[in-house]
Amino acid sequence: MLRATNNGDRYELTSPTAMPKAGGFLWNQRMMIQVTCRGYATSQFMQPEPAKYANAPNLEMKTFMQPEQNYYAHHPGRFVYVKDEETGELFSAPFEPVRAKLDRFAFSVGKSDISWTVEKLDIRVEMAFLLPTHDVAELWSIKVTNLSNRERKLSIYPYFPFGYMSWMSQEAEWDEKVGGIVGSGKTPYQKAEDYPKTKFLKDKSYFLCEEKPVSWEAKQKAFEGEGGLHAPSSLKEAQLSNSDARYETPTAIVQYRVTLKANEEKAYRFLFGPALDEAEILDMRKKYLSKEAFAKAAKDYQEYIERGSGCLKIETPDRDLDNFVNNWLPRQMYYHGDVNRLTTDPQTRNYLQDNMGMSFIKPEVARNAILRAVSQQEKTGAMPDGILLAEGAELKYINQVPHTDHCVWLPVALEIYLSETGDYALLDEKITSMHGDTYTVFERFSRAMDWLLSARDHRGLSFIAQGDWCDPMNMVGPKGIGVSGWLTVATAYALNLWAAVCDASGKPDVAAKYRNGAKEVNECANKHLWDGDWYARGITDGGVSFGIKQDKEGRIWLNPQAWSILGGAASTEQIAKMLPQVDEQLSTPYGVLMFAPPYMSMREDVGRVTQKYPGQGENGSVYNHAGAFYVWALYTISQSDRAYTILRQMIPGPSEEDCIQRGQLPVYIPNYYRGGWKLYPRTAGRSSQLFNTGTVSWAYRCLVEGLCGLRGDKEGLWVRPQMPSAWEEMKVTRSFRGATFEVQVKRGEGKEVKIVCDGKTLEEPFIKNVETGKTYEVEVEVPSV
Ligand code: CEZ
Repeated sequence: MLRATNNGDRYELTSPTAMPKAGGFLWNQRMMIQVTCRGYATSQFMQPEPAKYANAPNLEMKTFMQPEQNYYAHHPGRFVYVKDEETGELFSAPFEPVRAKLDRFAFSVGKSDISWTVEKLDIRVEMAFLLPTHDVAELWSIKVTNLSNRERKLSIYPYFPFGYMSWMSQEAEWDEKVGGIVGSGKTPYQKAEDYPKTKFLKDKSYFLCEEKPVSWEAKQKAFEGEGGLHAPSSLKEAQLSNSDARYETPTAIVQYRVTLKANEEKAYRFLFGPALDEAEILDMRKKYLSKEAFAKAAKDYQEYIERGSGCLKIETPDRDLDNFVNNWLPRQMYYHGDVNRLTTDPQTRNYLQDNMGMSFIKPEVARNAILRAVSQQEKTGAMPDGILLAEGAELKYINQVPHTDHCVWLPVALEIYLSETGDYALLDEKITSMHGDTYTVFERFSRAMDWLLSARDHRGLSFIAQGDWCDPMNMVGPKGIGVSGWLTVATAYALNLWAAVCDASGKPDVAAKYRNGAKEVNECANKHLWDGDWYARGITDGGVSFGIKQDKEGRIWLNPQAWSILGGAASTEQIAKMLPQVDEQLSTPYGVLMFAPPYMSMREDVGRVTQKYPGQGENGSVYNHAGAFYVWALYTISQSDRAYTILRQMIPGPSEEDCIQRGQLPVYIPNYYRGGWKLYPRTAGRSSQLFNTGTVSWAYRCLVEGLCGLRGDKEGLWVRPQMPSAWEEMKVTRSFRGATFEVQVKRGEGKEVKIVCDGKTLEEPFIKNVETGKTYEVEVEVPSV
């Protein structure tokens, strides 16, 4: 039912019903589209705020992408109806809307295209699409093949609904000049001052046909009639009625009539997207709607995706892991770093983490992001809730809720960037901020760390205001009293990371200041937050500690444990107590829970997180971002097996049963899998289907620097692999600062790790003076277990 190509760069699903929400996604810098195996699609483009060209048939709320989105018969999608003109039989590809039982179904997700092959009535329909690299449009190919040994008369109807375009104005019609159906709407607004902003929005949607159809419908109602989507009335007629839509729900469906000889095939091409006006539509037609242009766009887009291939290739005993690491994880990371989740005001923490992954792909992007972030630093040294990316962008939605953790992510992102590049010169750049003050990057980081040190209460614990990393934890500290246990230990981590950079920059005095700061913060954490076997999650405005033994819900949280390891608060003895508690209370077959047990009802001194459905989202799911922090923490203390187990659980599979339970293809890591493993076993493990997540940079880092142990520093590359004990060997190809490292890791007889680089045994596991362009052959022998 689920299979991968040889090198794992495509996954194919052969049932439309086993994992109905499973899908794939494509993007470019201006748009993204997620499609399900059954043909439903969610797409948006930037102008510069997110907008749609294919809408729901009713008015849709415009907010962030929803987890576990529900699809319904009229959900926007891309479909083809096929009618046998001799028998009147009808089916649709890829599966919706007719849902006929198919003879063959294959949904194939590639890195730069998505396609389907569907067979029914001895007819094969192949649908495929890709995106251009720089424009907003979908390039669709539809091929129909007669598989029988007799001549067939068919009608083929591509159906690309526009949906409800606007309550102010909407219409659609066949436009002879552009050669397609054009829908026009008016982005709704009410304030006169908003008019200028809406004036140049792309309010037209088009569906262009390379070959002119015999007939069409532009009005949804005329297409469906009384038969509905499963058996549209208009398809019963010899021809469609060439309708138009005048303040009626618009749509795009066209008809081709073909006679195909035995084994004959016929290919069609279409363009689907938004535009400002007719001129732009004509332009797009000219640029893209031909066989040659499709081929060129495919090649360009493939090259664009290839540029995000990352710095690691592995060959391990786990083939499915290799597939994911060599193909899909860097691709997902590239998406995050290249387009910032298609928002104009990413949350500061997301912006920094999404870009830190680019250190492994295109370090200059990470560099620019760090510079851009500090250029928006407030005069107090605090970081804003979101980073503005476009002219005129504003902080919206969640970015209007005060969170206190944003400074922490600066040294976190910097550490990875510096490990990859050794580019300490970055720190000397002078940046004048949007608020008018000028400091070097070094000074700005110190000011951010000073702010973290200052934003603490009389006990030395970090204030939480209306949230920290956990967005919906909005009621712990709105009065300005409540504190975050996680942020306290994370502050120590940030300070220590920064101190290390200060040291490496030859500033031992500054380093000492922040190291002492971290030490003091950790002492406070241990005094007020250690609960005997783990750290508490926080203390509310009302002075109530939570995330502690006495709690029936939200008893133990993962983040404070993970970050107390990273930041140094937890001693070896404390870690020895914590880890078994995490194993016992938080581990599930689908990964490690963010906390447990989930809240069953609102806790007013914790907030909105407790109102989410138990086991969903931040309310005690396997929230992979939190899991990834923990995995990294485990690698830093050489807990290789624990780390690997959890890392592997982030990827659906390898068993089919596991994939079905999660309902997702192993082509990305979702932001969560449902928790509530004991409470609701039926839904536990189910994927959110949301590929926007800070998890990916961390997961990749865990693989590169943890599992493979190939971590850079100012002078060179460390070689400290941490193979899981069940493995005998692995092979790694790592690019680093323009050099290639071919690393072979094997278990040997000896008790010590032995490393041979280009025939020479190394005294310490470190390769200095890395030469650009050179290939290093490294053999690592690790003790048997
Ligand atoms: O958003 C993420 C944030 O983008 O949740 C993480 C947080 O660290 C990320 O910065 C953990 O809270 O508002 C909500 O309740 C949403 O659930 C968001 O918190 C959440 C969504 O997954 C967005 O895609």
